[in-house]
Amino acid sequence: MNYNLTEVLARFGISGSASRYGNGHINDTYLTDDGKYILQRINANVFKNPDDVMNNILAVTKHMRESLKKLGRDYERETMTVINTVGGKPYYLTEEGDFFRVYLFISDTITYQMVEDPEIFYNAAKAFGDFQKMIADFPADKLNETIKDFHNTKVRYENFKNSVAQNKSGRAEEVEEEIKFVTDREHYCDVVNQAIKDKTVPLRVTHNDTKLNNVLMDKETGKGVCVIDLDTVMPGSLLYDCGDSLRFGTNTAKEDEADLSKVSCSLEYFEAFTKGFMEVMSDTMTEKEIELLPFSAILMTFECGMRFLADHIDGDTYFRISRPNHNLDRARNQFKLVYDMEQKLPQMKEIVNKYR
Ligand code: ADP
Ligand code: GN1
Ligand code: MG
Repeated sequence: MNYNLTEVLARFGISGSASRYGNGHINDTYLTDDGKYILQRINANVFKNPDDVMNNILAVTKHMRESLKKLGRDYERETMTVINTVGGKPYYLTEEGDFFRVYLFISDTITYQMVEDPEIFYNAAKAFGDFQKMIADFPADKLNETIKDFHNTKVRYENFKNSVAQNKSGRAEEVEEEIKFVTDREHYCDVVNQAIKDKTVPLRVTHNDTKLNNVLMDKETGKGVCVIDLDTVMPGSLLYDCGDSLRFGTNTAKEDEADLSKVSCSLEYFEAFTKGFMEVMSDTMTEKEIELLPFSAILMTFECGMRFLADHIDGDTYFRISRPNHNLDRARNQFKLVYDMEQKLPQMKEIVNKYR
């Protein structure tokens, strides 16, 4: 559906138009011509209930704003600000069933699609740790589950097997090797679930989508400014946030690099993240969370690869693609990274032990 963005923005009392911005796989993001606002069309295929999503975001950002105010920090830069429609609603629902929202644009920041220097990842890790700390006392029961079982790897595995069985695109026969890579690792799927069940890993309020391009970094100082993309803030495990950051940030190549010889897990980047995150969070982490931190990188990379492969087999209905076999390239990339992480697990454990 092609929208007239000037008309959409007018609903929020904003004049002018907007152009495409950013690199997300899910929503359509635009920057207004005056450079003051971010407009987003939320992917209604992924987020079925706009009220659930926006109520979570409003509640979490309000909580953060109040904490930041108390600390004398810059709450307009360090948390997202939702702009209401002229009718006073936090989103605009179109007749076609799409929904749009507007945020204040946080200027003089940069997002990275890859770690280019360990310092960047160290600063991002501190920002994600800081985010965790800031929402630690937010009541989890006030949050809606915007995507059910988002990081329940066991459920993801069952969904994957269904995709293979249904084989909607007819592509399953071409990716038998990749399917085997997944089924050989079924035993990974329940490790964190079990630890949550036996309470050695506590349920916290987590971000759940902590890739590097979901934290805005200051253009001048390089420090983390604001954690964004709050659509999946839900009860979860800290291991999901660490694992997903490590998945994206330790990769020596981009997430969709098709030349697999470039893909590996950088232990230097792993250390930069671990140092930054644990400097902020180690005092509140349980023994099991610390023990499973290296494994969380493998688990989240495995889970994401499995989701990319399932989407390839489903016929590319979930993640935005910009070339044929894009999801397959992404899946192969993630599996190469999983394999490399498996080889490096002992070194990763040694690194974590340095910062406990
Ligand atoms: P997606 O869910 O599709 O990943 P995001 O909310 O992460 O969408 O937005 C996509 C990109 O837009 C981000 O990576 C970031 O570069 C930019 N962006 C989003 N919100 C803001 C904001 N409030 N200020 C500045 N940049 C933003
Ligand atoms: C999606 O929205 P974005 O691009 O930040 C996805 C994540 C995946 C990620 C892989 C809601 O994140 O779960 O890990 O792509 N978000 C959703 O890059 O599914
Ligand atoms: Mg994003």
